Order: sequence, then structure tokens, then C-alpha cells
Amino acid sequence: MSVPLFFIYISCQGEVLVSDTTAKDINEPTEPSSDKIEIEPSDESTTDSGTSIDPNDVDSDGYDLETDCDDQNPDIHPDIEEICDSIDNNCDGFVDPEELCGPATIVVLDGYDGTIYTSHDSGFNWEITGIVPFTTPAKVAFAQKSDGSFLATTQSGELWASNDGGMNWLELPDAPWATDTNGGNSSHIAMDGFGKYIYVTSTHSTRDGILYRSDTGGNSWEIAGTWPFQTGMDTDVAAIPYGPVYIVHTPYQGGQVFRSDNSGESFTLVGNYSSESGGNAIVEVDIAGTVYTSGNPETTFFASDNMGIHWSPRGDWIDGRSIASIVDYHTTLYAVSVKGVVLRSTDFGYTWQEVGNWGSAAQRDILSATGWIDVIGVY
Ligand SMILES: [Ca+2]
Ligand SMILES: [Ca+2]
Ligand SMILES: [Ca+2]
Ligand SMILES: [Ca+2]
Repeated sequence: MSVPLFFIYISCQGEVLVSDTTAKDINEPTEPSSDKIEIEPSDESTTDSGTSIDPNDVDSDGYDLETDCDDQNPDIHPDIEEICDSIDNNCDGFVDPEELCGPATIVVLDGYDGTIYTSHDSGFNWEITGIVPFTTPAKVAFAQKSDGSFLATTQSGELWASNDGGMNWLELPDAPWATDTNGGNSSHIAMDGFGKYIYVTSTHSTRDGILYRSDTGGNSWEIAGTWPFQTGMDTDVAAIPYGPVYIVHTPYQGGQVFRSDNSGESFTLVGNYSSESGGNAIVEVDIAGTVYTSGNPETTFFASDNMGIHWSPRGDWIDGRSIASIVDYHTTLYAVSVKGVVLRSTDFGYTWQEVGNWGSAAQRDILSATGWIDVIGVY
């Protein structure tokens, strides 16, 4: 557990330097190691009559806009203790770190035979914990709903739900992507959502991409919106609960990022993360709103801090080995390969460590290809 420590220096000019050592043990390279706070004259502070509020410290917690990551909330500032509440309480960039809030549970769904692989210790050790009884092997998509239950589907429209972490599965009515092209099911699907909607992308080489959404936990689906046909068919979707929906699509000329700010009803092409990428589509958004993707099959990892508009290379996989999915557990990132390797980053994707291998739990050789597995980080 990391205990926040702050050294406060007061100079004769009336400035306070606050040095935050919280993140030292995880070597976060983007956060400043010290910040300067101007002490405002006392006549600008809020009075009992409420006639004056300092515009640089609206919540009057003593921290200005430079250092206060939520200036509307006096219980959030750099000198408060982090607690497990899905919020960055102490403004160090990390939401509920695993050292404080416990190890991550990560679940892999293998579409080749429906096997569920689970790690309860942040990706180090894995066991087989269930089987989704798909009738035919298929590309799969997997999500956790806001009630904690799991939802699994295939490109051919099979839809299954589990209320016990993946041990037992109940079949739901077939999903519309089973028949949404003339020739049959979609070519590639992806699923995400947590909050009001579950989203599923469906792509095919003969039409625009379709985004389905469900506000009934997967029992019924509607078409929320579409995005323009792309030459590549690989796709992924990531959504912030009650926030933006991101779709990544990988035509051969580069990875394209579409964003919707109205729950999928319309999409705008907001950015490109690589001019060379033409492989797998991967997108993930963490609890702080940073969006991540990858140039897989290259080994470059990209991030955007401004809602998908600008992208910059952030770090390299140690060895991509066909990374199929990125998941977040608060602000820790996991990258899971179809070949089994599990990578973990605790510094927002700048560096990655190999922590385990989900394939080691398998009773057979790993035969799956990208799109044939999907992964969730369980909250
Ligand atoms: Ca403040
Ligand atoms: Ca505050
Ligand atoms: Ca927190
Ligand atoms: Ca924090």
C-alpha cells in the first residue's frame, strides 16, 4: 500500500510548494512531481455571507485549478487520502490503485470452445471457471453489466448470460446480428457497456458498421446508429458509463477512431492513431477518460487524453504476440494475447510487464485467433 506523503515548503513570498511522493513507487512519468500554489489574499476567500469566491479555488479547499483535479468538490484534492470509490481522490492520476483496493479479477472468453478463464490475482494465476455452451465456434464478444452479471455473444448471434461469474449460463433470445446481412451473420463484433446501455458493434464487408444497444440487459436490442463502411472489418468498442462511445476500425490505411457523444446515435471520425496500422482493432477507455488503442500487429501502444482527437505513441509491448484485448481495472491496464501472455501496466501504458499466461490453464493447445477471444476486467 502506498501512503500519500506531502512535504510543504512555505517561502517568504507567500507561495506554497507541495511535493507529492505518492506515485514514486509506480514511476508515473506524466504527473508533475511538484506544483506551485499561490496563496490568495484573504479578502478573496469565501466569507460567511458568501459574497466572494476565489475563481481559482471555487470549492475553497486550498488547492487551485492547477493542482485540484476537481475544483467543485472540497473532498478531492492532493492532500486527501485515496479511498476505493472509483474516483481519483488525491489527484495523483490513479483511481483506486490495486495496492489499496485489492487485486484485479480478469476473465477471458475463448470463442473456439466457449471456455472461461479467470484470474483473481491481477493476471498472475489462471484457472478454468466455466464454459459458455455455444453451439458453434465463433468470434465472440464479452461484457460485464452494471449488476455484475456477464453477457457473451458470437458473430452468429448467440447470446448467453451468467449471474455467477461464468460458471452457469442461460441462453437469451438470438441477437439481431445473426441475420443482419443478406448472407447471414456479421463478420466481426465487439461489446462493451456499463451503466444504462450495453453496446455491440457489427461489421461486414458489404455495408456500413452497425452499433446495436440494449437497455434491457441484452434481452432486446435496437440499432443506435451506424458509421461509414471501412475497407477493413476489424472493430472494437469502448464506452464510458453515461459518457462517450468509441469505435475503432482498422481499414488498411490506418486505424480510425469514431466517437459518439449521444449514446451511439451519431458518430464522428475524430482521429487516427497510426498511419501504418492495418491489423487488429483494439480500443479501451479507463475510468479517468483516457482512451487507449494499439497498432497491433505492430507493437506500439497509443493513447489519447483528449477524447480520441490526438493520439501519441505511449509505449511498446514487450512482445505483442497478437494482443487481442486491452482491459482496465481502474487505472491499471491489462493486455491479453490470443497466445496466452498477459501484460500489465501501472503507468498508463508507458511500460509493460508480463505477469502471467491464461493459456497455461488450457487443457489443449491455444488455437484461437484475434477476435476469437474477448476479455473483461471485473468490477
Ligand atoms: Ca479547489
Ligand atoms: Ca477540490
Ligand atoms: Ca478513489
Ligand atoms: Ca488517486
